[in-house]
Amino acid sequence: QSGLRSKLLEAFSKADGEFLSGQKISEYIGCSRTAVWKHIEDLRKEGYELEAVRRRGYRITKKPDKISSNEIQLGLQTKAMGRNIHFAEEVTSTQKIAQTLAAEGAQEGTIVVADKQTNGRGRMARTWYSPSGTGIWMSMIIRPNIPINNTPQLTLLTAVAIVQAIEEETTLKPDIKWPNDILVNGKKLVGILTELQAEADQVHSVIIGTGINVNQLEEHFPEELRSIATSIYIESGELCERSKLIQAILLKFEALYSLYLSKGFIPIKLLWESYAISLNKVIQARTINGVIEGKAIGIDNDGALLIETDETGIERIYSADIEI
Ligand code: BT5
Repeated sequence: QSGLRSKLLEAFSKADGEFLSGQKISEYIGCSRTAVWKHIEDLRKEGYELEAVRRRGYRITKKPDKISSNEIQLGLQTKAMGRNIHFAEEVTSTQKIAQTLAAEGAQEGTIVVADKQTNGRGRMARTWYSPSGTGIWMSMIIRPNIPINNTPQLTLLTAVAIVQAIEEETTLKPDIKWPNDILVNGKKLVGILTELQAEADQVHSVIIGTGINVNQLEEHFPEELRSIATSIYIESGELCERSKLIQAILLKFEALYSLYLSKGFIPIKLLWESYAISLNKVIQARTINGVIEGKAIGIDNDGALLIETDETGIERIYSADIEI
């Protein structure tokens, strides 16, 4: 049944907005005209809008913004990223599922995507608000052969990939705030959480979680987030198809990751700096050892933030919250 459904969607995707006759569809998916009609009705029930014209056939005029393995797979151009998809309507946290899959040996490029998280996590045990129907809650599993100290670089790499994908799919020009926030108009659009499984100095897997607010309206956010959080829809005024954005992110990520593995962090660092908002400004970094205030002068080759302070000279910061 779900095989027929994906063939039907594939046929419409190939027709690219043109009409498809009932005859053509029934040949393509290998069932009777009556069965085609029934499948079309099922699509309508799921929120698809279809136009039916006598003698010409059907075409999809609007798709629901539903994510599923099928929607992510259809048209995905990557080699490894997202070739293995674990999708669920609701999970506690995609990070938790990805951790288990990684420990069980899941292949590089495996992704876990959920429509809703009941216990989405940020850094340092903070929570990540992950309602259904509007956001991208995704964890990617990779297995780079790099020293543990270099793994923060992957957070920065992911931020660049997501900014590039958003620039391609929307009209927005997001900024990156070290280390893991993507902002538009000073509000948080994306958060990234990088976790790893390692032993001695050997990285087994890196699990990169990304939370992206896509189609929320302002009133969808809880009160305490309204002044600090935003979505693609709020900022651009246009709905964005989540599965298309996921595909674009996976493709950008794969290209940057392959560049990183062959040429190292320097080319990534240059790209990252071109999107960074905190550089050359006086900032406050709240670390677990207290607040450091100074001018952000760049990131070093590990991905650490370099802050020039009046008292102590240049400080290297690996983990903090930044205020600009
Ligand atoms: C982050 O933490 O920004 C990392 C968020 C990673 C979420 C993804 S979703 C898929 C995967 N599965 C998970 O369980 N997590 C990852 P941090 O820098 O600690 O920021 C957390 C703070 O952001 C919270 O304390 C809130 O202030 C704010 N926040 C929470 N939900 C938000 C949202 N949906 N949009 C914007 N800001 C939010």
